[in-house]
Amino acid sequence: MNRAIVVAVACAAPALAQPSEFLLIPWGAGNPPTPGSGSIGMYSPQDGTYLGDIVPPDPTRIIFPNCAIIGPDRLIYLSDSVNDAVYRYDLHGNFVDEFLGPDDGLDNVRGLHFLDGDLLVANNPIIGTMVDEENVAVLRFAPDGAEKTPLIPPGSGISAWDIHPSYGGDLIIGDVEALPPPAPVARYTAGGTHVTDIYSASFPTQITDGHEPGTYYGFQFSGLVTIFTDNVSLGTLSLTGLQNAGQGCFALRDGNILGVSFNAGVFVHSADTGARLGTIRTGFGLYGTVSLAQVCWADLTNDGTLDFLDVLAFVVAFAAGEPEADYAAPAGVFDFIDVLVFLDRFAQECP
Ligand SMILES: [Ca+2]
Ligand SMILES: [Ca+2]
Repeated sequence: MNRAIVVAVACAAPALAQPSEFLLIPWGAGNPPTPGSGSIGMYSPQDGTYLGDIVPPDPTRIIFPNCAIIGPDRLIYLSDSVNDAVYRYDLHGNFVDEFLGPDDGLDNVRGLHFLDGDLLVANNPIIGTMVDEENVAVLRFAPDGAEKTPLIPPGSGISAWDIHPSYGGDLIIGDVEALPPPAPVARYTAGGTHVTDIYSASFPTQITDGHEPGTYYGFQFSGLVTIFTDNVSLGTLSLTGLQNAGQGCFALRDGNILGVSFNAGVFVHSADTGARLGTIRTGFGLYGTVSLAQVCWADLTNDGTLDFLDVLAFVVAFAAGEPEADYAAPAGVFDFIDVLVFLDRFAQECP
């Protein structure tokens, strides 16, 4: 093939339009895993449009994912509650390692959140078929994987799912497996000290920023969204069709709410009535919660700015055949198209 044709094909490839901001939603492979399933998708924070997978199907690891976030090291961290592990992938979708696993005490792991460079992990050990109330905790791990003092220690009885930062620097955490439900969704300091109970919920899954300044949305498995502030509930909204399947939600920038079903797909809902306005994807999946990711694709030095050092890092990685320089298909092949895509992203602003 003539080079001009190769370049023309590359320029038409969707990879060049890779957004700097997107939503991450993992889609599980089921248990036992379905071959070809189990991936992490990217969705538009504007209107929920599915943009493609950032991590392609990895059905033996992504079986029952709960949360995917991007860490300060530009790696994707994924929790899986069947494998009792936190896996890492690079931004090109390559598996990097098992960052944490059963040997680190992980059991039925759910939400993840970075706090001052450490990874917080909502850990919900199981005895038989029930959550072990004595040992649920929000664990804390240093960047090298060493365990630190837990944010919420075992014995608290707080079985967290999502761990959401408040506007003022606190953390908002629910209690998923309270016996009996409901239990408070509460605000804690960044040191793990309880500040206040905000509202009561049964099986709270996602907590995310609301549309109105100073508000949050708290989603429940029942499909109910509670609109709340740092201190009080302002009201509720039921997302139609997500009853007994409410997993993730996000306040889309077009004014609607993205609703993620535990088992049936990703949908768009009215923020006024909760009515379903559109369908993004369908299919049985064991979906996770939603996180907003901001990626400066060409910032290979990871310092938030683009300069000559990023170009140098690319050249070094390209020459060494390292995955971080593998910007375009075919994966594992380092050619002119990888250079073109890098340059295209270098020309974009960092978010
Ligand atoms: Ca840089
Ligand atoms: Ca390539």
